[in-house]
Amino acid sequence: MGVSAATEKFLRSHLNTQSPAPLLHLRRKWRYNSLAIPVLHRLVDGFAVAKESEALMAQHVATEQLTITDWVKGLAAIPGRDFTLENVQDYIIRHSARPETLDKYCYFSKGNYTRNLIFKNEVFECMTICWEIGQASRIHNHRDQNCWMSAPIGRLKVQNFRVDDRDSARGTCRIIPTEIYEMDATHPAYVNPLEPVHQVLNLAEFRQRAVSIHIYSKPFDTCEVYLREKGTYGDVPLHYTSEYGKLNPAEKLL
Ligand code: 2CO
Ligand code: FE2
Repeated sequence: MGVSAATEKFLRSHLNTQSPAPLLHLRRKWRYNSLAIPVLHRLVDGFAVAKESEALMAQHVATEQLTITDWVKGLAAIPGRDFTLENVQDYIIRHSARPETLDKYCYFSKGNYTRNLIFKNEVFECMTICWEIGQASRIHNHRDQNCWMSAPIGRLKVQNFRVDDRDSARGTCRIIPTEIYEMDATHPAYVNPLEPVHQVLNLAEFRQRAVSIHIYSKPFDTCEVYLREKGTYGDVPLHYTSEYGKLNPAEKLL
């Protein structure tokens, strides 16, 4: 994927220094979260990830704590043309959402992680993702859209992957694990547009639920999911568990 010269410079400087994050991240029916992993696979992937070396991202900037409503308002005040990787990363480093204001957007399910829409316009969408202990996403991309993530509650591990030998006619490729990093309240991240395939995991060893906030620009409602063992990939639809604080009527939380 091509990126602007300014973004490339931004990425290069951060990739070289580990600070801030060089990143920042089935088909199914309405209630099923297609990006979430069934329990058995989750264990295998968690084990593999735990054995990899860690690349923690340090960021040392004073942040202003806002209610989630004000935090999103601030984000929505950024004009579309300025909604760049750099500007939004700068915003989420300097502003954090007070965890206690997220309640309305927190639905947990033992079945899968949940996606809870907070705000959406033509430029971006913003949602919480609620992770029970041990839950993880599948390996996926973001349709070449920028993504910023922060985790006001808990910790999350992010594993990036390189895609080799992509054959779009056959839907096959090889998935190679690359960088690993961790997110928590003081370590937001963005998905590296040069290596956008990733997996997010709330490892069992973290022993706590997690709530992350995701900004996607522009919004997307499908993505590619990569099955590492099979060497295949394909499109899956994405759905919201709740929208603007209201549980989807078709949703059955476990
Ligand atoms: N992108 C996934 C989703 O929207 C969550 S993993 O973090 O980017 O469901
Ligand atoms: Fe993601």
